[in-house]
Amino acid sequence: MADKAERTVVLIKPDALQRNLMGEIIQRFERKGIKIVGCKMIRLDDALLDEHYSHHKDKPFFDDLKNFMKSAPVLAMILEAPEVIKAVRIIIGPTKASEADAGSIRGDLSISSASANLVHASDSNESAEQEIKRFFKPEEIFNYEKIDESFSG
Ligand code: 3AN
Repeated sequence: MADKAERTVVLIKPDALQRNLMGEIIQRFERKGIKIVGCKMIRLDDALLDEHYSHHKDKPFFDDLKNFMKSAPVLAMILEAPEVIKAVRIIIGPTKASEADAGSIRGDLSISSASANLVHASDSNESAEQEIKRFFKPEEIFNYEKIDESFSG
């Protein structure tokens, strides 16, 4: 990993897959200059979702959220760059897509005020570390040099 680079997990959710928006979403991270070091399609199950959304387990929308996340595969990615956790949260916009600023992924591409907000991203160093372990095996994470990294310092 490059000096000071951090990693974050992004899940491109079932609504993005159904609405043919996966490429558009990946492109926004690529154009920002963020490096993709892991990328795979997975179908989430109850065990993974109970762990991933444990902070929502007592909320009234928990079952709907889980059913939505199981309704189609998700594209799981690990993104790497300096301060990438914060940068990606800015690029995706706030949870409630209906209130997200134009220019953000959720602001431009979703009107949802609930689960269908296209993308998940780790919200802290601690959650990024946990989510990398939750969704990826070590051999699914790639270390490589990218020529434009000299422009991201
Ligand atoms: P974020 O994904 O922006 O980090 P969290 O972790 O608070 O937001 O929420 C996880 C997911 O739970 C959200 N992405 C959204 O899909 C869903 N969610 C959050 N609040 C609600 C709600 N009030 N109704 C339905 N789904 C919700």
